[in-house]
Amino acid sequence: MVIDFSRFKRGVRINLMKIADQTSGKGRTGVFLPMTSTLAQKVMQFRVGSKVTDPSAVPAVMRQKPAIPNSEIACQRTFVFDNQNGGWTINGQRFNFTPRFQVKQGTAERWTLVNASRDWEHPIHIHLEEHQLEIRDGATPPDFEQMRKDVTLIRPGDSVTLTMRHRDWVNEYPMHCHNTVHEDHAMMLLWEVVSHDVTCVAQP
Ligand SMILES: [Cu+2]
Repeated sequence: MVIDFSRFKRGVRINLMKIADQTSGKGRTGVFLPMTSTLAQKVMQFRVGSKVTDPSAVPAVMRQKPAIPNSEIACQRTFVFDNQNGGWTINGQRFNFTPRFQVKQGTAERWTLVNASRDWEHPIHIHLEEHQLEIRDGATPPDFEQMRKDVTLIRPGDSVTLTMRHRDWVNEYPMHCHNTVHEDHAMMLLWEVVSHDVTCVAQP
């Protein structure tokens, strides 16, 4: 990221502020606060120094994302994130220490993440491999969501479809909601990457 501070004098201090209004852990309200609001929070401060030359430039072509052709998808899986009986669940189950399914190393998979919990956002973090979003709520996602990601947000009612290829490592890896309250209350699962052929379980 390059930020141009050249119009500011040496010594000026500039605060990066969080102004997205949030009144509960459920998610954002969609309202942006005025900078002067007592609820606006300082995140980081820039202190402008002396002038420097900046040879950086945005390249004409960005790095291409790795293609995952349909023919290489070895398994399609669906994961429903919900609140059931006071607990946070994935496909109706809370976390336990046993991997729920296996993935063959080197294969690609397509996963659909569904938020069925109505009024909570869930930022879902998939460990080990970066994924690429294909579809968000039936439509092509915006550019910034089509890049390589390891966390994808599902808002209430959202359904997203993503692809990834499990390349380098075997062993057990988690997927979990990154909302601390949810990950601490079992909205997490383990899967295992193995080197042998596996059975495709569509909703593990
Ligand atoms: Cu969550």
